[in-house]
Amino acid sequence: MATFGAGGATTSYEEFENTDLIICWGSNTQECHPIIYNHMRRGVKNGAKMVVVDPRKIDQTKKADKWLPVNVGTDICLANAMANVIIAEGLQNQEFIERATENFEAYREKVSGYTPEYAEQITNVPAEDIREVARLYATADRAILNWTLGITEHHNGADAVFALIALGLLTGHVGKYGSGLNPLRGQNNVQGGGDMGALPNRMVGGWQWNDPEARPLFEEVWGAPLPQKVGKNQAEMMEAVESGEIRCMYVIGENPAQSDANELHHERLFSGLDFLVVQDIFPTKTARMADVVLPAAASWCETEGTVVNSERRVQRIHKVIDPPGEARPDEWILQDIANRMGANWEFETAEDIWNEVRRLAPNFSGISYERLERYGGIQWPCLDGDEEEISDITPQEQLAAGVKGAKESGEETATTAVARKTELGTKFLYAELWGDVVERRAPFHPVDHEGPVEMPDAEYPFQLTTGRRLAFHNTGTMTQNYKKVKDPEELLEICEEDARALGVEDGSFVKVSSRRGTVPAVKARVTDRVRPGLLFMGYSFPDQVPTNVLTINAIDPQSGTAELKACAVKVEPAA
Ligand SMILES: Nc1nc2c(c(=O)[nH]1)N[C@H]1C(S)=C(S)[C@@H](COP(=O)(O)OP(=O)(O)OC[C@H]3O[C@@H](n4cnc5c(=O)[nH]c(N)nc54)[C@H](O)[C@@H]3O)O[C@H]1N2
Ligand SMILES: Nc1nc2c(c(=O)[nH]1)N[C@H]1C(S)=C(S)[C@@H](COP(=O)(O)OP(=O)(O)OC[C@H]3O[C@@H](n4cnc5c(=O)[nH]c(N)nc54)[C@H](O)[C@@H]3O)O[C@H]1N2
Ligand SMILES: [Mo]
Repeated sequence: MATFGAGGATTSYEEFENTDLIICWGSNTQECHPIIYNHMRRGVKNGAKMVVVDPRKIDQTKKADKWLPVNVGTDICLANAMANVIIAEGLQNQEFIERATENFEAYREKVSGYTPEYAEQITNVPAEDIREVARLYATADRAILNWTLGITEHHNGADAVFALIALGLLTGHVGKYGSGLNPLRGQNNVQGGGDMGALPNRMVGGWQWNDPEARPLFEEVWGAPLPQKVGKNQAEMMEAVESGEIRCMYVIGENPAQSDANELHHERLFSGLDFLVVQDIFPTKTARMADVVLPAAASWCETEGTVVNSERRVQRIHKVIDPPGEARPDEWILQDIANRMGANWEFETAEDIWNEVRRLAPNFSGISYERLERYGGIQWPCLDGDEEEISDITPQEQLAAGVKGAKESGEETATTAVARKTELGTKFLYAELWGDVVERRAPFHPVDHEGPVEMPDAEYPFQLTTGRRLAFHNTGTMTQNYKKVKDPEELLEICEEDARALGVEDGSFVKVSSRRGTVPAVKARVTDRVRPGLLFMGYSFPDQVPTNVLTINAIDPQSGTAELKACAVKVEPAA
């Protein structure tokens, strides 16, 4: 948003199949985004090269043309060094920089200090490999750069995102079919959650909360004055609980007592609340602490509605089974509570709610339920208008809507065939950066490297990074009871050298402690996926292995996200 004005992945999934280079940076795409990864695999089959930037030797590295084994929390240094190479060798896209960006001089100056040799010392990536990947990216005709939590879950994660986006601006790999910058969304509706304004500073459709143009419309449609103050993000809420400013919480579809960093600290805060309401489909740890549980939410196959995925595609979900017992859809509960507090909501169907969204958010105005059914999904922005009107749209507008790129791509895959039918939707964002007049230039945000807040030392000699495995989901409420998979339990990944030094064998139990808490017993998995000094744990069996008692709640002030990807721990054989 800070660079381009809107928040979302710029490309379509089909573009992974029609590109020359795919970079997965801090993203275990194969295990965590298997659908997207399938498209990437087809891209590789079609000739695209793949680069993986990850401290761990994840399976995906074996299929990649290049793996950059970056040190945890040093991605800014690596990205700046790649920019350093690109500029030193004159490989930047000067025409694009001049037409569509601003603040390039400050960026050039910033990265001038990040030579590959300097970066090698910080990042663990050989200078020659930095050069090679920099050249590969700069000289590719089309390239898609993807990132997820290895980049964002740091105390300076937003800065790391700026460093990656800058590479796209430097090379012009954005706003063209087959090139783009993609924050892959974690769940089926993370994009939709943001689009619906489930953020303290945003409203439906991504409007800034204090936008003078949007506020009167919202006040009219909602029939109520809007707050004069911006709300708090989750990290700020927890601070306000600590200071006593917030006394009550209503948690919907989240299990923060186990998913937030520094779990023991959060447990104290949650149990100190005057009133806690939890609305979930499973009895979570957070629900066990609640004063009122609304066991009411109906799961995705028990309710009607829409979700928005990582390529900004709005899709219908349909009720196929009745919810059990007294379970009700989330929106039914919310409306009932609102009306008992004196509101006058009269939504009868999910479609009624969606039609209000279409009134408030121009990006969705053209996406009716009827069209969603007809096309099986439409990518925003999609402005209001009938399909017949498509012939009236000028080539410029078509280009902006991504239509032309799709037709030029030539190769017709199954996904293109579907996507092409939704011509009013938008395949890729920011084509206007290549148009005759660029109204909104994209600024470079120069940023400096700064390592993790808590580095290993004599007392806590290991670096712990946390994340996911294929068969388990987040805090495990939805997956931990399913045992018909490999290793249905939490594991600590440790390399052979470290295991031997500690007298630990594969399958034996170890105790892991940080300055914040202790995991009394977790099974060690001796593996070459991690290197000496680095450990990895998931967090999907938190009742047995509460990984987040270890993690540090060092918060990125720009994003409100905790440094879940780096803390210091010690390991001992368990009793
Ligand atoms: N150590 C460590 N911690 C992390 C992370 C990490 O990488 N490492 N990652 C972080 C990230 S990216 C995330 S997204 C969070 C996830 O953290 P959470 O969102 O707290 O974890 P989930 O287990 O996904 O919890 C979602 C809850 O929603 C419920 N649910 C499912 N469907 C519905 C529904 O339709 N309605 C309602 N009301 N409830 C429903 C589920 O039962 C579940 O309890 O964890 C964060 N914490
Ligand atoms: N199977 C499965 N899929 C999921 C989920 C799940 O729980 N299970 N959760 C969903 C959610 S909510 C999300 S947000 C996504 C997350 O998807 P991902 O971000 O892909 O998942 P993670 O495992 O948290 O982290 C990705 C990688 O970052 C690497 N990494 C750690 N530190 C660094 C660093 O400093 N730099 C770099 N470059 N890399 C680093 C880790 O080694 C890891 O391989 O997955 C979604 N999909
Ligand atoms: Mo996530």
